[in-house]
Amino acid sequence: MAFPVLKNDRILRAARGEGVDRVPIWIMRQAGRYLPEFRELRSKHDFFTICQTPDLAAEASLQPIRRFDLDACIIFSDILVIPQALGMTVEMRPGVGPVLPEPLISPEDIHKLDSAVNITQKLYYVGEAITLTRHKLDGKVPLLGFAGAPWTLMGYMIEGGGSKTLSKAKAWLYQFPDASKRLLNMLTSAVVDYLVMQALAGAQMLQVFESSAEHLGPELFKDYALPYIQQISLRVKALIKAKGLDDLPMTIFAKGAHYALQDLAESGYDVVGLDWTIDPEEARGRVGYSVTLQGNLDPCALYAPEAELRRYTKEMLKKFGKNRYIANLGHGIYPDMKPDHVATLIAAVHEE
Ligand code: 1CP
Repeated sequence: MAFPVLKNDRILRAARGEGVDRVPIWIMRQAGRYLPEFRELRSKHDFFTICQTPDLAAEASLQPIRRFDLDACIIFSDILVIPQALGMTVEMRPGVGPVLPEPLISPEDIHKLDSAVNITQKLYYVGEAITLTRHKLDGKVPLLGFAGAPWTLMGYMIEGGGSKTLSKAKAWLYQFPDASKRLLNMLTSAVVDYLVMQALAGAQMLQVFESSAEHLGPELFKDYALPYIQQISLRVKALIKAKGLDDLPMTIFAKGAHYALQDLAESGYDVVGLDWTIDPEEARGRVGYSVTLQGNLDPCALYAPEAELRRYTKEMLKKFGKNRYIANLGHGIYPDMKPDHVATLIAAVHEE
């Protein structure tokens, strides 16, 4: 069944470097716990049950779209469905976050992973959720798919959850470089298959989250993150073309990786996401208009009084300019932030 005609293609145009009537905006983690309607849904269902049930995943994805004048919808899921598909147990503990009770301890543990798994089949439920959500969106805004980048996934698989230092995962890079690369290659192939499946299912733009880039630094990033990030865009775009689909924009968000900004701008993505620790003018000065920039308001600016929040937002818009720019936060929104302030942020972007 054909999808409904798209009525708002602002974010796709901005991603491709085409003119826009106004700057598009979406919010990282816009579907989630800061919304009372999500907490209500979540009180009735386990996190992964929501991900695995297309009706529930569509509902969570659509909640922010009903409430706010956003320019994109992101499919409700998590980056950790990939380690899950490879055979690892992932639990989502309320108030704690993701826990992998049996992390990879040494390189021998790589053999426990189901490297031959058919990701497209195993994660088919995400494809079904995407198709359903795109129909339910009725062309209002484009639907974004996403995946975690290999290094960020490797981090969770070795640490067994979130970590302040990633010291166990980084120890692998220094002690077992070959095994680390085997694991990163396995993850790269899984991510490529997963993103292509999402595009075939109806995703109109794809974001890759390298959320743990800040722990690497220039040397390790060059060896253990960038090559896999590059392969993902090249392979996904080639496969999408081979399957007869139109090219679709891809975004790389490598949190804390300013040191690699130029490399990221040349890594085959249409959009580079920025965290809040870099000045927009400096970022633009370094990459020019060869890519679209996305970001980068400090999420904590949402705690500011609304007049201040507006002022910060306007300053950011002025610095980025209207061309090749997608407004967003510099990282995901936190659960205790006020939906009213999100509305203020969106209004401030749209007014410009
Ligand atoms: O609106 C959306 O974006 C919802 C879809 C989404 C996305 C894009 C979720 C739902 N998670 C993610 C990506 C994700 N998950 C990232 C990359 C983005 C980022 O850097 O924030 C990462 C690192 C994760 C891992 C993860 N899952 C964390 C971070 C833990 C840590 O400190 O290391 C957490 C807290 C989760 C749980 C989670 N994922 C999503 C939601 C709504 C939640 C809350 C869990 C719950 O409801 O119990």
